[in-house]
Amino acid sequence: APAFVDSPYVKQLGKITYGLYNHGWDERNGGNVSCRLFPEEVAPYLDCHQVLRNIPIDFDASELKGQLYLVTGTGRYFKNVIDFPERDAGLVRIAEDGHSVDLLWGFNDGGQPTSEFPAHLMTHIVRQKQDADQRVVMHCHPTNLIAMSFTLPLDAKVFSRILWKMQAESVVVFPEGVGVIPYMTPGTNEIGEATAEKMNDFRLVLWPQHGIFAAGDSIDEAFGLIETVEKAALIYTTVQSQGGKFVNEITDQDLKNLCKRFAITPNQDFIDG
Ligand code: 2HA
Ligand code: ZN
Repeated sequence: APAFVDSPYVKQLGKITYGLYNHGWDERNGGNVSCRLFPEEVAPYLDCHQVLRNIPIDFDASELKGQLYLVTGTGRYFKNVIDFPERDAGLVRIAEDGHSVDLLWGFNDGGQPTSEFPAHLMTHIVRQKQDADQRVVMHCHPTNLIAMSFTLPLDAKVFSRILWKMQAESVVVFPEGVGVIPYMTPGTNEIGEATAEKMNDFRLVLWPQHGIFAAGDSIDEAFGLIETVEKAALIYTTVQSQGGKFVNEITDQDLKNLCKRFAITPNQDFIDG
């Protein structure tokens, strides 16, 4: 059988984690990615009956029992995944009782899934109910968006409207806007629960003073959502550094025209007039 390490799934994970690192959004061990794979996608490479070891998780993921996730490891550096995928990533299957995962591939020096695994799996639970095609959860530390969380009220409408109005693409790419939770301790079940609750209505959730969570159908789509948000945040930051005085703007009518042209429905709570 071909080696799983050579599969397109592992290759793409390596490329995207390196891309996130190159953007400056994943210093040191910052960031984590999980991607659901289907048994038929894995079968050509691996015998899924061969469990390498069992890893406990301290929350209930039983709603996802039997599902397979390719996930980055806790403490691992995104700049390294591309060169050491079998060490810095793993393929796990959620066990029947939901309180552990079976390792099928990777984490070959004894590693474990990301410290944000609760937030990932709780998000997968919610997003799959919204849309069965949602397979990817991605967390990273985009600089300009994080900076905005220090200078603006932590309000989803405030953030979404500013980000929408910084470029024409924004409302087309994330018409539902960006959800916002309060600052919370990373790596906890509590931040996972708060994130997942927002994921009922949003595919992007801002973690103030920390980073962002994104959910998508594919690794490319989740990455694209974050790229678009962070580009808008960069434009906002640049406008502020030019003095912050708006002479021209994208208006609410402009937003409505964009939605009409691209046949999308924006979050009505965030559009004025
Ligand atoms: O994986 O980014 O939020 C390291 C982190 C924790
Ligand atoms: Zn983080």
